[in-house]
Amino acid sequence: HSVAIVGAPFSKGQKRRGVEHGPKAIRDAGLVERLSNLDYPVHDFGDLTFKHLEKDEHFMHVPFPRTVGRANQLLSGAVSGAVGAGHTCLMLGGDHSLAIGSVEGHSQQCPDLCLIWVDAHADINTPLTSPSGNLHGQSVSFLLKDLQNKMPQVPGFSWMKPFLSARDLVYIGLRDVDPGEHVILKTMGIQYFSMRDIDRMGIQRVMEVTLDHLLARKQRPIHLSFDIDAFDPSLAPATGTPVNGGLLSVMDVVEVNPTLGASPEAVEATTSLAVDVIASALGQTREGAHVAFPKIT
Ligand code: DIR
Ligand code: MN
Ligand code: MN
Ligand code: MN
Repeated sequence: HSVAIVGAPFSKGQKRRGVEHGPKAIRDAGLVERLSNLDYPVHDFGDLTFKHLEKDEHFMHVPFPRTVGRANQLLSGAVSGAVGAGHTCLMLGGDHSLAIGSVEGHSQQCPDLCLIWVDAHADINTPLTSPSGNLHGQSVSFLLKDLQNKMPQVPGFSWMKPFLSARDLVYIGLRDVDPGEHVILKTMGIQYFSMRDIDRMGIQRVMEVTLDHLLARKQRPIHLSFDIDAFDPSLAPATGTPVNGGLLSVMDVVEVNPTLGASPEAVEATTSLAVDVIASALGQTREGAHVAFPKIT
């Protein structure tokens, strides 16, 4: 099979600018070159072009709802097209609000997908629980069917409907969860592994339980949404596991902000980390590339 790269230079899901330079920074760190060492073709579809809408008032305390909604609608079409054409899709963000469109577009082609969310944060606030208002901290609440009685109608999102069940989602790496998010995780019985769980169980065991939770009933495509702020060296092996089963269908790599590094070295450390995570998710091991497994759809 083949990998399609979709760049999403977008930052209006949170208040710091700079994360829109993530796709360029990750490419400049040698992404395509690294992936060409693996044994499948790589198609770089370049970057999407997002518009900032002029008339876009806050919804409650949520900034730019229509701009974020429109960007995700565009991204959804791009991801759906890439997966529909048979590619494994790599989405380079941009901020994590983009997971709304990425997962939604993936679900157009693979309605039975499951979601692994690797992040320091749960990103499951609703507009009502969000302390910041930022949509990058609310992405998952737009996806979950089971949360809809807690969700207001946010302008800009009428193009989509929630489709994911709470049992089709697992979090890995949590260490900064808001009180309202904690209530949601507990009341909905969502499976999660905090950083402390990983220290206690080991990442191999965490991945076994994760994949068992998601795949025990049936094999199905995996959407891996990786927020670079999750990064801890112990999480690196987690990215390699879904591909071992041949099930990785879409991967997001988000929140790489090259303007926030204290030095050029710090920026380079982050971007090369992003490339490492992607390469290992797409099958590179210490021993070299895996033989590509057939993709199950
Ligand atoms: C916080 C921070 N939970 C919020 N979230 C994220 O704003 O909802 N920070 N995603 O990176
Ligand atoms: Mn995060
Ligand atoms: Mn996130
Ligand atoms: Mn963050």
